[in-house]
Amino acid sequence: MKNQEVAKIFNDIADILEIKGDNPFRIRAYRRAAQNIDGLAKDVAEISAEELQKIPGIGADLAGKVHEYVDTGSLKFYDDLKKEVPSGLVNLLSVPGLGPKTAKLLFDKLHIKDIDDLEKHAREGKLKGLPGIQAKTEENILKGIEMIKRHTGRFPIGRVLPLAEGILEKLKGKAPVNKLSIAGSLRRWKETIKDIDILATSKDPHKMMDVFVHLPQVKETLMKGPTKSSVVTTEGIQVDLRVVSEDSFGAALAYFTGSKEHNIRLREMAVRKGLKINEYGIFDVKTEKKLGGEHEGDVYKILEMQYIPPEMREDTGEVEAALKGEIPMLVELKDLKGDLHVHTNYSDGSHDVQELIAAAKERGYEYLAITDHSKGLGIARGLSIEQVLEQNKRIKELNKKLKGVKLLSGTEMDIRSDGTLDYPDEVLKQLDIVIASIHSGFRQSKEQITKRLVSAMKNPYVSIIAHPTGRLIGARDAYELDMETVLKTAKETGTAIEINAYPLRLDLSDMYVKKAKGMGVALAINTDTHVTFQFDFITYGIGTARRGWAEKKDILNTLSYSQLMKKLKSAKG
Ligand code: DGT
Ligand code: CA
Ligand code: ZN
Repeated sequence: MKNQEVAKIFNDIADILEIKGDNPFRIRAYRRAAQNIDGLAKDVAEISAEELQKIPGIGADLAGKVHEYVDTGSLKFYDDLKKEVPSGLVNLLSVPGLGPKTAKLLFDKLHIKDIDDLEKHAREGKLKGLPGIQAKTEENILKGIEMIKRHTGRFPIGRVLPLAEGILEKLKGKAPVNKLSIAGSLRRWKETIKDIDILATSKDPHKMMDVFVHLPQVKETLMKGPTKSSVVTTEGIQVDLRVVSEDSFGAALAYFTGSKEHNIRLREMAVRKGLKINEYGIFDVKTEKKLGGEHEGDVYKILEMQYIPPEMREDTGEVEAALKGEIPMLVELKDLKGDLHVHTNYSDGSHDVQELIAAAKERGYEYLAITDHSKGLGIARGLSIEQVLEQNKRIKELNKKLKGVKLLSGTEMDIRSDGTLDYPDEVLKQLDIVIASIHSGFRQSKEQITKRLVSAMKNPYVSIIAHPTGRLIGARDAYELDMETVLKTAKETGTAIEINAYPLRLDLSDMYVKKAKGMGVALAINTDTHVTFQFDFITYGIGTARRGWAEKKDILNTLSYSQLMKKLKSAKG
């Protein structure tokens, strides 16, 4: 599929246009087109020019560019544009908080062309004094570079899981495979992944490995043997495949799912019982008799403890809980009744309400909250007061006629930099649901940001705080905030905190989900969908919730439509 290539080119174009200081709406158009093309199920190369223009955000001009690239393998506009800026300069934009204007300034004044250059200059204190650059800016740039380095060698789960699923699918189709499973951090739904671990059984391990190292996803083979092979994919991600015997599959799955810390705890318990666990099975030390290993559950059963779901295996109390029989009934995808954070083409989403309704029905949802951006977010085409009220009226009328799926009329309201809310109460009280979130002032002090969030939660019409820390995995650290105070206020005011399922956000993160649950704070798992395929991201939200030990009862959108509406109404007083 050419889709990812085209999407990357459109994003690059947007980056370069940003450096050049081009029209923000034009830049946004390229990003939106990239987002929509990336999400297409069909290969752009097989879509006609007319059909292409039916994709939201793609007009005649962009459709022409897609076809030029598909037909010729290059795009003149892009090639010309690239000549206007040095290539490393675009990479500078990956440093959090370093905008295109500053990048250009650094290049013009100090000839900084890449991140290494930038780090060197910042360390030597040579950035200070340039227009708009203070000591604090320099400090932030260094922090940003440190974050980028911290993430090298690890990939956000959203990039890894689809790749792993593609490989599994190919193996199932082409190789003599019997049992097959993902293991490692990916099976535990960790937010970043170092490498993909796959486990299989096969009647012909040699053939199996042959197929594996020749998969289209593979760029390079690091090692190949009948029990273990390692490859590197075209994206640069390592994949290990292990083929084990049928009667060891469960023990191997337990071992290679990890985490290492969890395994160590299990091994210690085994030793105390005169047992030995490894990737081959679980054995009596004295008699050397194999007691189990075909099924993963054997390991926990023989250790006389409850089965522990993979997402909990981090040695953060799950072993103790399992021994006491207190493993929670973790929330599952089927428990979710709807999505409470969805954008339409009223703001920066790609679809109209009808298309979203159809997609929600397909998923079997009972309801959907339409939460477009508020007026403060001009760049995301935020809705004016008149627009949001008009949308509210339309949705409520539509809702009377709807069968199957119900709509909640809502907003994702900006909490402005000065701490005030983007719509007055007279507007908010007319909506079914109000999500509040921060989109600016990320560099404010901990006190300021916490105050903004707290004041939003104290507004009786605000039901959910969306993506509460603002982090983007591998791209932007969370803004500073006092999580303790935020969660305490959430509990006091009955405000739910979102687990944003967008795979680069996963915000709240697993650790804070666990803390929130412990404090009795309500949570909501939402996708923040802008394009319908993003409804699928819900599984990342579920994974994160489960890593935080969340149960069905902790999640607001497991309520039925009538329970939810009742709860939202009573909160308004
Ligand atoms: P990562 O870093 O995202 O790849 O995380 P994992 O957990 O997938 O780690 P990885 O791929 O190094 O190893 C996969 C699993 O194998 C790990 O979760 C537990 C197991 N494992 C690896 N090395 C050891 C070890 O030295 N001792 C024990 N007990 N288990 C290990
Ligand atoms: Ca791994
Ligand atoms: Zn949103």
